[in-house]
Amino acid sequence: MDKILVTGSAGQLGTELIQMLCEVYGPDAIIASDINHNAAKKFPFCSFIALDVMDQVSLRKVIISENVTQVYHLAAVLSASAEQKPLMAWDLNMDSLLILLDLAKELKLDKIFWPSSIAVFGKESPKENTGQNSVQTPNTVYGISKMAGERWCDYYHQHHHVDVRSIRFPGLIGYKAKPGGGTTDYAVDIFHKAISGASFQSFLKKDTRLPMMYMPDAIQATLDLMEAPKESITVRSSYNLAAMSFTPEEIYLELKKYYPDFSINYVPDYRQEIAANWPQTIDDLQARKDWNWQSKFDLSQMTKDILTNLPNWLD
Ligand code: AKB
Repeated sequence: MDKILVTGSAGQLGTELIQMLCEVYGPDAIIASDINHNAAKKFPFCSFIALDVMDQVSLRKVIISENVTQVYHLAAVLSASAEQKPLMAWDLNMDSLLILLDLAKELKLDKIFWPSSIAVFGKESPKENTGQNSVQTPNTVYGISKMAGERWCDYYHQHHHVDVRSIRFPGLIGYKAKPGGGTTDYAVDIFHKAISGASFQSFLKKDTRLPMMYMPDAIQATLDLMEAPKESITVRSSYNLAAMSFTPEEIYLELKKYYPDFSINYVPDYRQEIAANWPQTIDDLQARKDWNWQSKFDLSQMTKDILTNLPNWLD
């Protein structure tokens, strides 16, 4: 049976993507993997392999021995964490992608998915309706690694016909996994604080508007892109994608509708500088044209869905 390998499975995107991949393709077709062998307990319903994505020999052995034909490469160090360990983050984000792209070429893998980010844009990029081909001047290690990674994806497609597909995700918000070092992760933590009756301290200023997306939309977009016919894909760097944009104050006020006593204070830290250089809204027309992308959740719909499901999830 052809298998799909997912790296970085225990992360925010991986946790929910694995569940959907198992629903769509069947659990026998999915191999979850993560460098943390304890992550196996998150995936009792499919195969799990402890895997270091920097270990080319092991990765090659898994692909061959397990008959892997598709890889979703999610392992990465996100923006805030990457600023704390720049060279390690650059090595992991870049070398792991290059190892995979070269294996995809050698072993003729069917398809690769690799997530990019709004972090490829920077101070000189338009803040509003940032376009598919807007200037990219990232000023974070994470953004630089994603910009370089996009170029390598396009290179391996053009020169070696590797079918690698990518999405520039906005901030992703889900309730099924703890956030992992992202500048946008305040928007995950705020739900936990509201539900637990605690006050919330925002590390971003109240009016810092960022593009955001509810995880179900992100998962659906990933599957839609991977299922799209090759000939419909006109972007081999990475597709812009949008769903909503909001500020810390706006998500706070949405939560206050459900928790009237919920309180917030704003104590910006180094992550404010990161967020201030990112776009506020994204133009995703090309994804809509090429593979019929359409988001389903806005802030109000996402908040209602999370508050309905998170308490049971935590029990
Ligand atoms: C981060 O905040 O680092 C990520 C991202 C926007 O790519 N969530």
